[in-house]
Amino acid sequence: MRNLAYFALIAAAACGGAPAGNGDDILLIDARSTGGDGGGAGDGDGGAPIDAPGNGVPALRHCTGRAFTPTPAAGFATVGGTLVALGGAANHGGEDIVTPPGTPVSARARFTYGTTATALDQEPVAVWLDDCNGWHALGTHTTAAGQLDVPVDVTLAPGIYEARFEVLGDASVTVSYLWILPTGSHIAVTDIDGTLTTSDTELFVQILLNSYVPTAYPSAAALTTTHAAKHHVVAYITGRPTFLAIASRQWLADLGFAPGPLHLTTTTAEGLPTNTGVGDYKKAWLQSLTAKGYVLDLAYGNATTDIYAYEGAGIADTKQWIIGTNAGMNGTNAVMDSWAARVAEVQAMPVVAQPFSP
Ligand SMILES: [Ca+2]
Repeated sequence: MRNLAYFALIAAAACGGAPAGNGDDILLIDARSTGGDGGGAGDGDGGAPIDAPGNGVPALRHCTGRAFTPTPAAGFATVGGTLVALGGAANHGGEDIVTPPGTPVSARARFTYGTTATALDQEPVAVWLDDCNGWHALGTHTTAAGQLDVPVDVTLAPGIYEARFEVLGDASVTVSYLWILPTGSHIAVTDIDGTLTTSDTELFVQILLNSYVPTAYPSAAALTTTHAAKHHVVAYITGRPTFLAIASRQWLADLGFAPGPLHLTTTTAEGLPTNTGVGDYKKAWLQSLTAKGYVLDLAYGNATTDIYAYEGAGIADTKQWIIGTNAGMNGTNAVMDSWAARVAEVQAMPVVAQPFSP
């Protein structure tokens, strides 16, 4: 029964229209080195930060937060596109990429509308990448089954790069982030619902009721920012579907969580609350990170499927902190009601030796 309620909420959430923004209303992660110069798409003026080495390692470039001005809506190219967009609000979602410098990297997103997250097919989308000098055009591409996977044609030094995707038909926009991290980078992993929020349905209620702000556990945001202050990359992995990407990013930003790559599901099966559903989905993504040479130092979660995924990705039970009814299961660290005590522990940790300067 609980599962039925869960998916009813997913469906209802889409009805609420997780907004695909129209440019500057998407403001998701920090803009500390890009300056937000108001240039907009196609702006190619200077201002690239100087990447001074720190302790012999490259400085991470922060190519995010630049103002983006979409081109005016041109009308859909296909009758099908027009009809899909009439079916409900745009809820496009970008996929964050985490990969080492020198490896192939793509800007990926899914384009959907309405309660059923219906795919926008055979419609042109303009794709842009903030390369720290301005919005670099990655071209205009036609969606296939509602998706785009656009190879990035510039060499990216270690850094965080923002991509924007504009559906030319109605000027709806979504975003993704490319985290180009050297091998050996240390990552702290966290689930969102029931771990940072107080239940597994907080986000869906938020979107359903629109004005409702999901309740975060006390010190949940501080948990992530404290890890970031220790130079950890905080990776967010959630069973939420991609059409909730914008709403999820906005919630994390609004409540002051540390910026970090966000990984969402792309199929209903991946979101099922079982080991073979969300458990294997999470395990596979985490294993893909270790396969790229990243180090998963520790993880936060609330569900048995989290423990299953974290164990499967090689994270020791003693390096897992589980909050709520499954706290302490399998020898994990038990947390109840608040992250405050754990934040104090993290504050006492030494700074993580990363192969980059954050
Ligand atoms: Ca959860």
